[in-house]
Amino acid sequence: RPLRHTYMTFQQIEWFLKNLAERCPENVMMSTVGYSHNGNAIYLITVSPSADFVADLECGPRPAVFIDGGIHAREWIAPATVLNMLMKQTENCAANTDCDYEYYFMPMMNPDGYEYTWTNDRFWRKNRSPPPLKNDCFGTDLNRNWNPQWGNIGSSSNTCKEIYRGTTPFSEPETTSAKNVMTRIANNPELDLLVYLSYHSFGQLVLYPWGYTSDLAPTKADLEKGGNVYNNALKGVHNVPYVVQQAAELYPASGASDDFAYSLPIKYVYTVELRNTRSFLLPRNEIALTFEENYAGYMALLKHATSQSN
Ligand code: 0X9
Ligand code: ZN
Repeated sequence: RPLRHTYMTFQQIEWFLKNLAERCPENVMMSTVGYSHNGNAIYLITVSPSADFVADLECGPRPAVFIDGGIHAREWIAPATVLNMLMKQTENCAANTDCDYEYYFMPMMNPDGYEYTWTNDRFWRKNRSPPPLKNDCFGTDLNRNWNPQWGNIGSSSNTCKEIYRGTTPFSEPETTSAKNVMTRIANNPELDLLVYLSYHSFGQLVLYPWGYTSDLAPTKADLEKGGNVYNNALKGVHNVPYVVQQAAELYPASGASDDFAYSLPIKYVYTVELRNTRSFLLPRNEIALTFEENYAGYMALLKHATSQSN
């Protein structure tokens, strides 16, 4: 099964995910964790080691990672990258070589917005929820709809703005679904949720919390170290420069998923802005390249997060 070198429609993504789950019934589980305003499914894909294998090893709390893509509709390379990561990791269904991670993927967080970028407006960012008042504008920015710090700097109460935050924290089915899944994993005593990655574009950045303030996060040193581990491995693949920095240094924005993840708490939290540095329209011939370098970064970060010397 080769990597995907094209951008897929939402329906193609659904087929792709169903096919993946059917191929590896023991290890890959596909579940619907919510529905968007337009009735599209919001999917969670869980990749686990085989059950008897885990029982044999007495693994103790197993490390877990949560990855999302497509919070912003026009950032097509984000779901494309996460789907290729998923494909790569399930090549042989699950590799039972260690007390392995439990992997959670929400590769398409904003199906309504994504469909809209295929049919109506390639540069749509938000979801497609109707406005609270008739005659206002559609859509909430799914990266301004989270707690803590919802409603603060870098978000807007104007429904027509790109950074409209919604009526309340988690007013949207997409953010509610993701929050519920992340909270459930974090509270599962058999798991140790260590890593959160949220894929966006563009800019070639590895951003760590906080994003709502330029105050330093209490574990800033760990966050920066993990970011550098990701970036160094990434750079070794195609020598493309990405920059590791605190999210609020780019611009402060409150109500984003990364600050929620960090508050859960999750130790290693990053919003990755993928290729390139100019445009949301990333040529198809860079899909595989973007995946390759970020897969290396991701694998290095997972190793780092569970190593003794982190
Ligand atoms: O503004 C955003 O939501 C992200 N950039 S994007 O161009 N993909 O829209 C950056 C979010 C960084 N995190 C926080 N500021 N919390
Ligand atoms: Zn984005």
